[in-house]
Formats: sequence, C-alpha cells, structure tokens
Amino acid sequence: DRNTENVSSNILKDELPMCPEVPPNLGPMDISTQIKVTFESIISENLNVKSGCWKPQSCVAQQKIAIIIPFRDREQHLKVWLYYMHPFLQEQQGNYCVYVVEQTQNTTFNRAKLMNIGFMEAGKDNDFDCFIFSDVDIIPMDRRNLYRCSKNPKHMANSVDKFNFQLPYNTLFGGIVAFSKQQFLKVNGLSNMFWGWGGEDDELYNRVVAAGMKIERPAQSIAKSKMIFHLRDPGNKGTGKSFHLISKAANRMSIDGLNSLFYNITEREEHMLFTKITVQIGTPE
Ligand code: UDH
Repeated sequence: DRNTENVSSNILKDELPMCPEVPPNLGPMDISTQIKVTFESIISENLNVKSGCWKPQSCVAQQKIAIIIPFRDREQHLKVWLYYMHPFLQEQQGNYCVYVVEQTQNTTFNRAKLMNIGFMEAGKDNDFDCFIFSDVDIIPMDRRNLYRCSKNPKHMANSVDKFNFQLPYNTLFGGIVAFSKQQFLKVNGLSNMFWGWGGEDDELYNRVVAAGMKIERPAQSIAKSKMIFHLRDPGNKGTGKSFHLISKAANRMSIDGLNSLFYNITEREEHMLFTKITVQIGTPE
C-alpha cells in the first residue's frame, strides 16, 4: 500500500551516500565556441534534464545550486553554453537548475538587476543553497573548476582567454561569481543602478569587502575558460558614469539592491534545458 511505498522510498533515499566534495575523474576538456548546435540536439543528449534541472542519482549532492544567466538576444551563445554546461555540471555531480533571466527589448541593459531577479525568482522555486551567476558567453575549459559555493563569495572567471588567461586587475569580479544564499543576502544583492555596460561587477566587489567578506578564486591552472567572441551589443553602451557609484558602494549597500528591486515578469517559459523568466525592468531614471 501507499504507506509501505513511502517508507521504502525513504529508506532508499537514506541509504544514498553524500556525494564526495571533489567528484572523481575531472580534468581539462576541449571546447570550440564556434560549434553550431540546435536546442533539439542538446535536448536529445540531455534527456534527464527537466526544466533545466538535474541531480545525481547515485549520491546526495551537498549543495542545491541555481545557475543564473543575465540574457538578451544571445541565442547562439546560449546554445553553446547549454551544449557544454549541462554535461559539465553533471560530471561535477551538481544538483542544479539553470535560469535564464531575459530583459525585454528596447531598454538599456541592466545586468545586475537581472541577476538580482534571478536570485529572487529561483528562490521561490526551491531552497537553493548556492547561486552561480554566469555570463552566457563564458565556457570553462576544465571540469576541476567546481561550480560550487565556498566559505566566501567566489570569482570563477579569473583566467579567460580574452585576457590571455591572466587577471587584468586584482579586484575583477565579473563573468562568473558564486554566492551562497547567506552571502548574497549579506550584500543585499547587486546595485540596481547600473544601466549599460560596466561597473556593476566592481561595485559588487566593494560590497563584499564592505560586508567583511573576502573573495576566493580557483587556481588559475584549472580556471581557464573561453569567451565567445562578440561585439558590444546594441542597448548596452557604457555610460562612463559608474565611478562615483562604485566608490560609494558601502554607503548605498543597505538601501540599493534586493530590498529596492522592482520588476514585472511578462513570461515564464519552462524549456527542457532551462527556465526562462522574461522581465520588464524599467529604464534609467
Ligand atoms: N548580455 C546579454 N545581452 C546583451 C548584453 C549583455 O545577454 O545585449 C549578458 C550576457 O550574459 C553577457 C553579459 O550580459 O555575457 C555581459 O555582457 P557583455 O558580454 O557585453 O560584457 P563583457 O564585458 O564583454 O563580457 C564586453 C565585450 C565588448 C566587445 C568589445 C570588442 N572589442
């Protein structure tokens, strides 16, 4: 009967071991950012992914991870990302869901706001422990670069081909960052005030420091990643006005961020390979 069924499935669950902290057999991989793939072909190779989510069957993952991608009009990049990242995250035995947060057309892009929205919306679906915010155009080249949260916020794009695999400056905190739920709440998310390209990542770095945390980075030898070549998108011009905002991060942190976030969801799509949340986020004041 149903009761016995429940009991036996609980026993089965209890018997699963925890997944190891470092999954076995990880190493470098070959990637080409120029591949042409279709959603159909990616789905056919990832039949166990449902609404962008997957978890290991042989062990219990230590963290529940939401991957958040700020997005607009980069479908080709998204396909390349999904093609490589679903198998990558599965090799790492991650319990994860992918969220694509799409800004509606015709307004200036605001990457930080989309990241905040991803955090809020994913948090309504599940009790995620860990949030990894990734640009759609960065693909790691080594599976040892673990998509996991750590004791401190983690910057994971510290060795990108575009910058000759070097860190261009010490406080760089862009591309891919990982925050536990508590860490992200502690900095009140990102500022909502950065419209157009640049600055929001530097401001986030200052928030982390102002909140008394340090940042971590993986060893550069395993953090190598490729950026898909592209030109600056229309609607994402740098304003050059961010310097003042960046330097005053500590003062604004408590009033500008998750607790001052307004948006309007216009669509939610449960794609096999991701959940897409389309939002109106307004325009610069
Ligand atoms: N993004 C979009 N659509 C846009 C703008 C940005 O999806 O229209 C997202 C996407 O996830 C992207 C991220 O925001 O990866 C960061 O934006 P970006 O790729 O423009 O910024 P990045 O600093 O690149 O990575 C700047 C390259 C400018 C090209 C200059 C060529 N010399």
